[in-house]
Order: sequence, then structure tokens, then C-alpha cells
Amino acid sequence: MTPSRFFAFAALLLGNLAAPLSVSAGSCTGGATLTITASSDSLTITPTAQTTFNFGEHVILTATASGFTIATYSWTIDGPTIKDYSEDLGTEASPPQAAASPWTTTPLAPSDLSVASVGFYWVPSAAQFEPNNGPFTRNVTLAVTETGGGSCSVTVPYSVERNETDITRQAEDFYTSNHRSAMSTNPLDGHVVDEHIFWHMNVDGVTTFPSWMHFLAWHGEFMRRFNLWRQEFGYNVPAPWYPGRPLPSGPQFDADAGLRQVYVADNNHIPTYYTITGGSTPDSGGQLKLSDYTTLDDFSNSFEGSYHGQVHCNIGAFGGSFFETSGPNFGSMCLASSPKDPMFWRWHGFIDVLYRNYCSFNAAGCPSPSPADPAADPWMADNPTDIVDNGTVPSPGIHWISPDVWNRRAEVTTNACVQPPDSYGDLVTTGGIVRDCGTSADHENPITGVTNYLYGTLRNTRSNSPSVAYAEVGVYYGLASSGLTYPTDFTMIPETRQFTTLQIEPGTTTSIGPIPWIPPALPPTSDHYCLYLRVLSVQATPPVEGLGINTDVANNNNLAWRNIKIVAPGDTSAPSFFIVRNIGEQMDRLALHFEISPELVRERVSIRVILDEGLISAMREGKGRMEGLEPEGKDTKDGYRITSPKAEIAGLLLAPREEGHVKIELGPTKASVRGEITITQIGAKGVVGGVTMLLASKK
Ligand SMILES: [Cu+2]
Repeated sequence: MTPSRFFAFAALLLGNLAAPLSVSAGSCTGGATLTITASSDSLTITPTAQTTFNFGEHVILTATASGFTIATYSWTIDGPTIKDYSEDLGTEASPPQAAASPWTTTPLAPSDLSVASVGFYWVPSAAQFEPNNGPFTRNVTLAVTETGGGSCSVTVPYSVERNETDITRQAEDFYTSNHRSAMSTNPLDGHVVDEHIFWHMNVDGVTTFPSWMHFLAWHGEFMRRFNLWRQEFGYNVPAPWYPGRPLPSGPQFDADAGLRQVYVADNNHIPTYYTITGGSTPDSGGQLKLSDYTTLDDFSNSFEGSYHGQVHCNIGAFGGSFFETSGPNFGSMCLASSPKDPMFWRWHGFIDVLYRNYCSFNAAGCPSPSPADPAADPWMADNPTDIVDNGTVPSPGIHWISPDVWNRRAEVTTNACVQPPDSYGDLVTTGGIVRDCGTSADHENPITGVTNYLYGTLRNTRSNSPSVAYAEVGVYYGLASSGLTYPTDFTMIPETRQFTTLQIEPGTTTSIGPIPWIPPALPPTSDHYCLYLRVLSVQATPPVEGLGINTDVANNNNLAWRNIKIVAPGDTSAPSFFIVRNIGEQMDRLALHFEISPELVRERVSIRVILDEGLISAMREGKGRMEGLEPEGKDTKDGYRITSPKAEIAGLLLAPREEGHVKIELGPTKASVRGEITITQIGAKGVVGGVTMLLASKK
């Protein structure tokens, strides 16, 4: 049969059958037949015949003849292909190696293509990387010569793909099952699992091994080796996952349900002593933040047996023995066979981020660090103009109206916020995913004594800023005041770990949070909390603070500040309160500027400003004056009515840290009225801070 006639025959076969035959025969002279059997031994002990293969799945092609004897073989396989690869790190070598063995691949040699059976892997062409997952057709042609003369050939099309639906045919399944030892009776127990089990059985905790084999360094190598494999076969490198977020779900993330537990993200927040910001709860050695661990061993010894193991066993089913290589719990995240579970690689991705964070603080103590991430510039906006300016410093305008943090009284439960679906329909909670939990327009004034939820926006839109591997945002609250100093006037919300976010890609802006918090009761002289946010990443220059928060927030795009009170319009708007405070080191004559937005001026909204006795006497001592305000009555206790869109009380003489209280009363307004009152405190050195009262239907 000539090749062209065979193609017609094959096309007929394909047209008649839904799937191509796994065993494909060609006719040769005299009624003899030549057959190709395609099979794989990646997931089974005995090779299983199939016609669709995955990238990363071992393919075995075997020729058989009936009615004649084959003298010579010549295989032509549509590429690209590799004959084999080595994922072995060399962990089991004795004596131990000074470094991990390199990743290598081997091409098919001419001699491999002239025998009865050929084993290899299909690898993608440049156009066949994720998200182009196929199926792609790859033809195999076998041409043989017959003993005693004559020749014949057969061409068979096969499909190669990345599976998007079957949890047993994902990258992890092939990677961890391939290269099974000859003795193994469990088809899913490949070299990768064996090497991981060997490490836990023989290396873990033995400090005489070279530094690359210690817990954090070795697992970093182990993970990067899988990433090289994935790149070879066109699978995306998996994003790390922070265990304080829900488990992602979908074929790329799921394991057999029997190997998993119900996962509770809130039980797996990162202990604050492993964060950059730190917290108030010490680790057993007294450490409050990551940089407090004097040596890498101090960090590693604390981390491995506690948080590391806890997350493993909060995902994976209990039972079985830790080192088992088969059995019902083989592949559980709670056993040494955990690399079978896709979440192993996402969890260790996060662990490697913490390792990189630690090594950035203590490079000298990290002899085998994971490669450091390049400098980046994650930021939060100070005001709407700052967004237009894309975070250029110093930011213009007023700085206490950040649109990038807001409070909700209930958690946002939409998929877009919690677990956005990716192009596979997977619900993703790993890094690299843009979340949408709303905007500052959703802000609700916090209610004291009950759990509220803070959300925020984190931006990675600065030019030349690469992917941010890890960022955390420390959130602090202070009593509403136009004069605030960080850290003196602020309390840290201990749940800053919920603003931990991973792999923010260049050019993306994502929601962060929630941070659950219970606002404490307010004293009568304040009616809301001011929020101060600090974005920290080892890839970014830490904020430079100390010039007062107004200057600091203007000069650092990784600082943000929100001092906004939402006032509901209507007949009975409750009064607002805030603190005026001298945060300087000298006596100062402070001024308060009032700016009324045009909507409120047009509606002739009555605004009354009442100073407490301390501020009345401060004004007297400072020879103060007022502009755009008129006394409401004969007594100073009756306060002053604002009569102009711009008003000022100047000359409030206050000693350092001295403070007084201001009350603002709004007269009746139509429910539809919107607008704002911006109050700015000005000292000898310029703007100190401020409070904005926003008329909105939400309160
Ligand atoms: Cu682990």
C-alpha cells in the first residue's frame, strides 16, 4: 500500500469511529499486516494501550508483524520529543553530594528509532504551551523491510494534550508516578515520591548533611525541579498558596476525596512571628517577627514541625504509616507520599517564599538560599489623583482619604472576591489571581464590639515592577484625629496576616482581605477609627517614616491612610467628633481649615463646629481668629456656624502631645444630598493631617 492510499484508509477509519484505534495495522504485500501498538506505563505497572497521551506521560510504541518477519525498523515520530529526563536531585547518593544533580533531558537517538519498541515523551512545540492544551495530532510512521525482500509502512495519528478535567491525569500524577523502581508494585509510586520519602526517612533533622539538603533548601530544590519538568511539558509553574485562604478547587488542585479532610482556612493563618510585620504573640524562643530568628536553623526548627506539619495534616487524611509506599492513605498530604497531592507543591511554594523572605534578612545565615526575587514596587493609593498618577511620590492632595481600604460589616462571599474562577473553571485561591471584593464605595462605618471585615486594594502597576512574590499589609487603627503619629497613636490589628497576598503579577491590581477585627468601644470624644496601612515586601524598599504621617504617606507609596467618617444625610445626622493634637516637638499654633463641597453649599446645609473648653482656651492663648464662621450663640459652648465654603480657625496654641476635641453637628439635610466636609489641621510645618466627613447613604 502506498502512503497516500493508507491515508485515505485511515481517514475512513477515523470517520467511522469516534476514536482512533489503539492498535493500528497497515496492509503489506501478500495479505501480511504491520501493526503499531501505542501504550503507556506511567500510571500502570503493565503498559496500557491508548491513543491519547498527556504531555509528560511515557509513551511506548511497539511494532508487530503478522504474515512476515521484520528485518529492519524505521520510526518517524512527529516531534518535538525527548527520550527521557532526569528529575533526580541525587538525595540518595552516598556519600552525599555537594549540590543537587542537574535537570537533564535526553533526545531520541537514531538507534532508538531502528528497533521494535521505542519509549519516549511528547513535548510541546512553542505554540502548545498552557493555555493551549490541545489535543494536538502527532503522527507516527513505521516503515519496515521484510526478511527476504519487500517493505511496507503504516502511519497512525495520536492525540497529545494536557488534561483539564480528570484529576488522575494532571501534571502531578505523571511527574510523581514516572520512573518507578523495578521493585515497586504500586504504579503511582514513582521516583519523585521515593526521593521525598527517602529525604524524610534519612535526611530530615541530620545536620551533618550538606546545607542544600536541609529542610528549606532541599524542598526549594525539590519544588523547582518539578517546575523545570512542567516547563519542559508546557504546564504553567504553579502559584504558591497561603493556607489562610480556602483550598482552591478544580481538576488542577483536587485530590481523591478520600485523601482529604474538610479544610478550614481560619485554622491555618500564618503565625505572626513568621511575618515581616510581626505581631504581639511570641514564638517559643521569644521571636515576634521573621527577622527575629537569629539563625536559619532557629526558623526552620520552629517552622517545620509546627506550621508546616499542621497545614499538611489539616489538608490530608490521617491514617496509614508515615513512610508507606502503598495503601489507602498513600498520597495523603499527611504522609511522606504527600507530593502526590497537587497542594503539596502550592503549600511548599509558599514555604519557599517565607524561606526567601528569611534569607533576605539574614543572607549570611543562608548558605543555600532559593533564588531571590527582583526589586518590585507594590503600592496603595492615597487619593483619586494618586491613582491617576500611578503611585508617583510625593502624592498630591490630601492623604487621609485612601480609596484602598474599607470596612464591611459582613464578609464578601462572591466568587470574584473569595475564589475567582480561572480559564479552566477552577476556583482559585492561590497567588497570581486578581480578586474583586469591591471598592471604598462599599465602606460601612465599623460597629464596635462585633466582628467587622476590612478589605483593601493592592496595586502592582508601577512601570518595571515585576511579579511581587509576597506582600503583606500591616493595618493599624487610631482614634479619629487630625493630629496622629505612627506608631504612638495606633494599635495594630493582630490579623494582618489576612492581608498576606502572593504573586501579584505586573500590571495587576487586586483586592486583599478580609481582615476580621472587633473595633473596641469608642470614647465619647471620638466617633470613628482612622486606619493606617503599611505594605511590606522584601522586594520593595521599606517605608521611611518619622516626618509625621501626612508627609510619610505622601512620600511613600507603600503607606496609606484613611480617616473618613460616613455621615448619613437626613433629619437626624448624629454629630461627629475628632481629636485635634499637636504631634510636633514644640509649642505650635495650630489651624483647622474647613472646606465644604459645592453640593452642601448649594443645599445650604447647616454645619456647626463646637470646640471643647481646652481648645477655646488654646485659641485665647494663641490669639486665635476665625474666618468664615459666626458664633451660634452668646456662649462659646454653642459653637460656631460655618458661613463660607472655606472657613478657618487659626491660632490654637497647644503644647507637644496636648489635645482637644471638636464636635461637628449637621443640620437636617435631604436624604439625597451627597458631599463632604474636609477638615485639615495645619501646624508650623504645614499640613499635619485631617478628617473627612462624607455624606452617603451607607453609614
Ligand atoms: Cu511539606
